[in-house]
Amino acid sequence: MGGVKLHGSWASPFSNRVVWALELKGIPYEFVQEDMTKKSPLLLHYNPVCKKIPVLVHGEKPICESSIILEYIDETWPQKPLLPIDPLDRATARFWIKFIEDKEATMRRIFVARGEDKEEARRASLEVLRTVEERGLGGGGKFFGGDAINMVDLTYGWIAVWMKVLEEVLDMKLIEGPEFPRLQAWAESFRTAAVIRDHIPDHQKMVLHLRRRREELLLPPN
Ligand SMILES: N[C@@H](CCC(=O)N[C@@H](CS)C(=O)NCC(=O)O)C(=O)O
Repeated sequence: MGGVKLHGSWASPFSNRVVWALELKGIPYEFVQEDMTKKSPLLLHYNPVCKKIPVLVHGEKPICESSIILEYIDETWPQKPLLPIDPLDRATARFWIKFIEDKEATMRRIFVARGEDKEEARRASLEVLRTVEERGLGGGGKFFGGDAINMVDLTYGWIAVWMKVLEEVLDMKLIEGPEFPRLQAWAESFRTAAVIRDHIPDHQKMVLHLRRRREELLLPPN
């Protein structure tokens, strides 16, 4: 069907989960770095509805939304499956993917919250993490799906990588506290897993990037 291109951004968790899926499956692709401050005509052409990255372009056909891209990749290149075969296990995997996607706005609030609002945003994020700790990672395996990384791990991967960055930028503890031993063990397994460890943006570069981004977002409107 033709070549594969990924329009994304090195610092985006959504973009990186697609990178991880392509790399895990060994699919050759070209990465097209998009500038989020000045969207390219090509990005607007491929994703005229949401105007967001990531967009996977397979033989000139665009696929948008990271979770849908992951499903597309898994169906198109079935080697090293990212979802369990068993329908019940598959449904459970999709449940946890939907869970964190629905909580994204709640978790995102902490990035720009200030004062009392910051404490409330932290409390709401910790509640989400507690649910994942107690219910999502209760299966005893190294990863969500057992011994191999699956689509749930890729979707939660930002927690393993970006949380550490956020903790530094916001100067607060999130998953580093004593109440998250499973999440910490999972995050360490994820960050150090073959393939993933070679495709994680540099920590210090991300700290600088997110500091700058936060300052921009906190600027009072003109
Ligand atoms: N739900 C989307 C979210 C993607 C998203 O928020 N992308 C951001 C970059 S991290 C973006 O393109 N932002 C540009 C904008 O909102 O205008 C997905 O999972 O693909």
